[in-house]
Amino acid sequence: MNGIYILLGSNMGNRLEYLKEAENLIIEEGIEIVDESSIYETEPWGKAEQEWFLNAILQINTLKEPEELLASILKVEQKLGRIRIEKWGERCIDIDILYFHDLVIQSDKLTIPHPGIPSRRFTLIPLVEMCPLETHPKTGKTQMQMLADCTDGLACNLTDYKF
Ligand code: PH2
Ligand code: MG
Ligand code: MG
Repeated sequence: MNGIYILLGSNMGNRLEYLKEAENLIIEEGIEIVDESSIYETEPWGKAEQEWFLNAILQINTLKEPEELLASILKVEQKLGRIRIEKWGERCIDIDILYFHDLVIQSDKLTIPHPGIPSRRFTLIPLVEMCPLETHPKTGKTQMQMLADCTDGLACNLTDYKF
């Protein structure tokens, strides 16, 4: 994997505004946006009785270490007033680090690559859009191979929404 990729998700209130505002606040943290995926409307994974999400992926560039990047992301989530009610439940904004180049990190605070990548179409579909042939640093599989192997049947629909 060449690049740093983060996933944005929102399923409360004005979801598109939350994604846009998250991108603005990420830029204010001194983080450069290299590329944006399309914005997808996605069926909730893990807990069905909740609103559908808007999901998108940003490729970013930063000199921050992963822990510093995580601190910036938490700051952005807090500024946007994220309240986490329950695991996999509703949130106005969730920002997850998916890949940090080929780094593999397993600590109390951080698991990189994000462990959910291979099992979630709402993550794999925008990754395939952005970097289909980049490989997962642990398994060596391309994003395309992971999507082909993924048994998640939940909807992930391309939208016309723009950042
Ligand atoms: N995030 C989750 C749990 N379920 N489902 C969708 N469709 N999109 C998400 O971003 C999402 C989810 C936990 O962070
Ligand atoms: Mg998440
Ligand atoms: Mg998260």
